[in-house]
Amino acid sequence: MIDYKSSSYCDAYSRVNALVIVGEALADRHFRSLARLIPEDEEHLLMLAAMEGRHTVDFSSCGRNLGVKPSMATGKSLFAALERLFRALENSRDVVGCLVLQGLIIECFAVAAYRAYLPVADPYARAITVAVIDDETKHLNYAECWLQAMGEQIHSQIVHICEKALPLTLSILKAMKSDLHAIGIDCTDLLAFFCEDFTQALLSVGIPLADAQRLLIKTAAVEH
Ligand code: PL3
Ligand code: FE2
Ligand code: FE2
Repeated sequence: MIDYKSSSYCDAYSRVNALVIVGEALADRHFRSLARLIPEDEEHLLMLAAMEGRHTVDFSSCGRNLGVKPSMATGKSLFAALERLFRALENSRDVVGCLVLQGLIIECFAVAAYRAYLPVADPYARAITVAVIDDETKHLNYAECWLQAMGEQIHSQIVHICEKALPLTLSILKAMKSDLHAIGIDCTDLLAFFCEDFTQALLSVGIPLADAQRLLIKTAAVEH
């Protein structure tokens, strides 16, 4: 039984909640950038951005419902490296890179985190999380379809951006490990969900299984 009112729960939740709010707000901005980079899908991408905006509002209400004030500074500093990478890709108009980073890596991270949170969430947050997972799956599907249609010529580009971004994503998880544990989330479960969903995503864009596995194992094996 989890005590959602205990000070240890609320203290950890203020940082986890902030991380999620910051991640959702960045996703909103990233889909608006993608709408500029892929004008033929502008309308659809702006719709995905608006969904992210709603996630920010909905997860903010989860904190409020528990009487917790999100510790925004922590959230921002944890996402800073991924955000810098996205901006660099955007500045060089690297559409594939931007879409792999937001549409595959960040979305898979979100799906895995929310899946791991679901069984330990309070009832109010659980209902919201169920709906959000459904939305994130659509974001992931958009990126998978777009990248898949580009064919084999972008495979090495996909692998290259993953090599840069996966370690940055893993370090967020490592930094949050004890807070996640304090709210009942098992980081190993989260990582297993991520590997499952991310392998599936790479397969769906045409990356061979052996290459997908090599990428994940290399990320996990390196000390950062
Ligand atoms: C994509 O739409 C947004 C990406 C946000 C990523 C957030 C990752 C958060 C990791 C820990 C989450 C635990 C869930 C707690 C919910 C309040
Ligand atoms: Fe989202
Ligand atoms: Fe999303």
